[in-house]
Amino acid sequence: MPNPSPKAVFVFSVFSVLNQIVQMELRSLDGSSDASPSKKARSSMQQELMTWRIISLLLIGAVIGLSVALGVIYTTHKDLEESEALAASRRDSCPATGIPGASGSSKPGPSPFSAADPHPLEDLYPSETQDIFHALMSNASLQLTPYDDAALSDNFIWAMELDQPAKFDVLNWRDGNNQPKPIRFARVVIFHGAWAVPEVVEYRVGPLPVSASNFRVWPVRHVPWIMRPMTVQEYDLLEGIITDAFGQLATICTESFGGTYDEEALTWTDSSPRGYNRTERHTWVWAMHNVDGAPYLLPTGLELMIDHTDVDPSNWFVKSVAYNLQAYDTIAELIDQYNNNASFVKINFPAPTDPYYLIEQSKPTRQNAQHASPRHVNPGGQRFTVNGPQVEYLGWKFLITSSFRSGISFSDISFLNETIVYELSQQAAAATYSGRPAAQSASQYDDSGWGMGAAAQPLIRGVACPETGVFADVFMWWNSGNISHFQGAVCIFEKDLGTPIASHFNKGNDGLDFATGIHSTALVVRFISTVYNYDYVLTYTFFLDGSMDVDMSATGYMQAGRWADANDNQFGTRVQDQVMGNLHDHILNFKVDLDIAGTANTVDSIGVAYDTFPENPFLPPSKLAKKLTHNLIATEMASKMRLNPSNPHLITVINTDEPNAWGVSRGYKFHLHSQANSLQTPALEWWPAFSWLENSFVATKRKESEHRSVEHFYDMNAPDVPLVRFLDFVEDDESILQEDLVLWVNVGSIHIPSAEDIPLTTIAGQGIGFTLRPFNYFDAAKLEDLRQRIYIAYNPARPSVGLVEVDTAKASECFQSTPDYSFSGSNLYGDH
Ligand SMILES: [Cu+2]
Repeated sequence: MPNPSPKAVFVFSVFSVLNQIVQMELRSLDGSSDASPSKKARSSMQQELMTWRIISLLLIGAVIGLSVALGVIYTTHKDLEESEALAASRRDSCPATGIPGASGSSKPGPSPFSAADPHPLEDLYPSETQDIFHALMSNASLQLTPYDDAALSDNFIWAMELDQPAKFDVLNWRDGNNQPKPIRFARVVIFHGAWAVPEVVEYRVGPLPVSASNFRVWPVRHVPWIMRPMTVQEYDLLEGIITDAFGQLATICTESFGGTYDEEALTWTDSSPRGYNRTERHTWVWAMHNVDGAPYLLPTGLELMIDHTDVDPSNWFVKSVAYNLQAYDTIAELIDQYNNNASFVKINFPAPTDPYYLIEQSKPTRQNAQHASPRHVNPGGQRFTVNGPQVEYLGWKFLITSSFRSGISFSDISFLNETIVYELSQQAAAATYSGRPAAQSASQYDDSGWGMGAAAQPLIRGVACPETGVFADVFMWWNSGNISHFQGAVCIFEKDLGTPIASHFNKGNDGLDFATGIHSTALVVRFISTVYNYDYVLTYTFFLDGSMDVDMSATGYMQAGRWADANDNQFGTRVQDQVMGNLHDHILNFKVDLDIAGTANTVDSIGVAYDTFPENPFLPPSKLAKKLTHNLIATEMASKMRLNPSNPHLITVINTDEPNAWGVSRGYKFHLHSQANSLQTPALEWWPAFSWLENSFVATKRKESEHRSVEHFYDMNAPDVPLVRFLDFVEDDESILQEDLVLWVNVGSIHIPSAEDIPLTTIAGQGIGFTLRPFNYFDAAKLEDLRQRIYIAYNPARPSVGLVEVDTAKASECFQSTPDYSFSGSNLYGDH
């Protein structure tokens, strides 16, 4: 119970004194009534005098009480004014709060690194990319054309990013073994359309910073032309063919959909893979209503397959056209059937007049919806720092890096000065669809093959990034003539979880003894990748006890299908008139390069099952009891595991040479938050490129040559013969006992859409990911060095009374009620 204020004590004291006087008088009256009958004959005057004395005392007491009360009201009001002024003055002097408009900043602070002295794992600086660009452009042997001027038949730079230095070199430098800082190199992807046999080649370029006179460039990967990633140049060529085809179909489009492509009533999108092997390259595209915001929800049922296998684009052609689930070899054949076949079933699907697909409509009619929602505050100042790519938070320290392939990654994550994870990076995001139209049956994506990293978006303040969040920018050079500046693509904030990280109510023999708990907060790093229709919300959370969590929740517009009739219901759900949500899955692949108490690590898969213990006299007659089985996994193949709740195994990564104080190997454990394993099978044509889907969890011995589990920019174009087949990492079956390990983790969900996916898929309860938790890593939970605890002693007889430690910071003092909601809305190509 809080201590009473001095004013409350004074008021209480005055009334106590008055009460005592009255009680004394009443006792004297009672005493007279106990007197003998002879004394009852005393005059009534004496009794009246006593009555008046009591009334007078009560009146005096009332006057004093009222005066005191008025004084209290006045002084309380005055105190309120003073405390408001004090709060305002404190607010003016709030330390770096991270609250826009307060004295903090929503931007990162100064970086400890620079282009002149970078961290070896840091992203390329814009200035480094400019130096590389100019050096390569002036290299006569490459004969490069600037991207914006290049045709597909030219040589041009498509992408560049850091070429990861060897881990051995980074650790030797980091750990102070008198080794020099690793030299940085870039990986540059160049299209060689001008070569007699065109190729895409990945080059290593450096050392950085390069100058025109001092750099080397040498090829490290050759990609067959047929597996080239899509470019602006190739899309422009497809656009010509599509425009021509839709032009021929204008009458059908007007009659079926109420408008044409030329009139901009229709638009289109495309799917992948573009064929299954290295002999074909074709793309299915489909017409959608060109409505504001949500064409992906309104596919029309008109689809084209364009063959762009030939090296010469003049030989590309429409290989198939589909209308209302019927495929025709030529456009002319479709037109003929449409006009002349009496049994031809025509679509009647104009753009809906009810804009159900728009989300800006606001109708705050729900009770209390007119009030502002809760907000985050940093009442005592921001407790984390963001200095360039380096983030620190209550013992945590890491670098944020990025890749155009799949987004942000984390390097050298340490907790209390010990590295836990050398690299945490999302690798792939499968989204494989099912349905009758080509738009669904041919859509078997890995969204990393669509540039998931370069699909970064500026986060919305107040939606994906709270008012206390610090925005960080990301720079990537991808599919463009210059580096792109993704403003505010990363949000970093400390989150109030509104829950205890630990708490307890202790009941002693004589009632409640004490209550205690630690308020849970955590640092969040968020990145959203909007791959066409879908928004992957990736949230990385760093908890106070050394745990960390990875979560992906998908939102955005579905890639809907056209609902033709009840036969479609086996592939999804009808969600609007002629619109269906098609069955698909979301499976994500993460690379986790754990270093637990050093780089020599072992996977201990701990099983739990019933066994018989006949010698135990305390067991029931069955003699059954659950027991643990520790399985130190010896080889890569043996580490393959699929999540199976009916046969539970706890996956831990331990260092068997590093025991904690109790002789138990220090380790971390994985909790997978996964709703489904992949249903893909080796019978599928694209399986080799998707073989990473086979398991929930695999451990491999770390190799520089096994940097990424997928290369879907290339392999989505010939998945049957991919450049990287993940299972090759595993099938050489090397020993993984006390080795430097990489854990490849898959988590997934099956999305059976429902009407509530309109207009936007909502996130609640759909997250998939995993948690890494200390598992005998410490000698006890690492919480004693935190302040944000409350301890309330109820039993004063306990020796612990007086140990009351309360998080007393007042939230209101540093809260800015009108945060800055400015939004750049830009991921500016060429802005650097
Ligand atoms: Cu989905």
